[in-house]
Amino acid sequence: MSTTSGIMTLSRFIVEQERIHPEATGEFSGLLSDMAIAAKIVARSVNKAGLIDVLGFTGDENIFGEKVKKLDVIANETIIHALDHGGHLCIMASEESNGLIPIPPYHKKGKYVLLFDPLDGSSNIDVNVSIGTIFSIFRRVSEGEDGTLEDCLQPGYKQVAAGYILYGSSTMFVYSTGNGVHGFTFDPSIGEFLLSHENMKIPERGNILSVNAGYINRWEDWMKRYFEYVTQEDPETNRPYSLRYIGSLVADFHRNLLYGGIFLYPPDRKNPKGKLRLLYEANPLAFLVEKAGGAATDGRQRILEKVPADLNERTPLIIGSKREVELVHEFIEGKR
Ligand code: P6P
Repeated sequence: MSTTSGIMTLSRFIVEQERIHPEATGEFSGLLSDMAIAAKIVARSVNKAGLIDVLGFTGDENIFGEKVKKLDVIANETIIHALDHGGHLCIMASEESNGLIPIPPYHKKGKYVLLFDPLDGSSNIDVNVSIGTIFSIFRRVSEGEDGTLEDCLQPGYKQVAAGYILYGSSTMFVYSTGNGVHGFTFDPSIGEFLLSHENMKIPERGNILSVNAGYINRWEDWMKRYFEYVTQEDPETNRPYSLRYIGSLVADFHRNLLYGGIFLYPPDRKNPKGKLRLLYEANPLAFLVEKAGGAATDGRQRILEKVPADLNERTPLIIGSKREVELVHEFIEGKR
């Protein structure tokens, strides 16, 4: 999509999308624009993290027993306050908050549900490694004005939009409302996200492997056999794969989305149900990767078909290039 000025801002793109996709509705415009504002504010805090007293721990722990970094808290509160008054949402839930986040009674409520991880990979903040915000949007299914837990526990295929913000060497806003996956790069000189990656498609194959190989002795047999296979020397099948693991899901996912490859967080002896969160990490990225032509499973089924039992459900995650996910499943199903 181009314009006479050659500049396509996120805000303008959202409006244009409504026009070229009759099925698209303007309902998202305000919600996504509010998310973009939150992204700019969080990016400012992340970029200054080393300069203001937001490094280190608050001393609190989140419900997953992880030490909460001050920037986690800032990002969480920023998103909540940027999104709670636009009149688009009936409920929110965050990886950094306990339970549901209601819309205050004095604000107009809407028909959408926002689930988000305000700052994923936050253990990397102090060492200046890329981190990210991940978000997922559903339509309300319950009756009445106020959203409920039922609205938050929908299977991922019911998402109407999902996206992430990557705070890296540049800040990027990547999202989909179902009509392609589009990436925008922040230009601080004008304070706008500009279209830089239109209609992103993940290569069908890719020899980049993202997994924490330090856990090899915790893995199930199929995972050990898969790892052994992809690290053997065979130029004809692009082996050995390159191991690229940042420890920040959004950063690993984004690189694999562009170059092709696969990210795995398999079940292991310490995390038999997997470590990553279904609602806040797996579902939104699975929505994006499928819209970009890739695949995402938990080793048994599509991530997007899983019906969450609770807000904090964890899941194994195998996500990336379609053929790479299929190869992993050949090992899971004992075909290799
Ligand atoms: P491990 C960060 O805590 C996170 O949720 C993801 O961003 C990242 O991919 C993963 O956990 C890293 O986990 O166990 O390899 O340190």
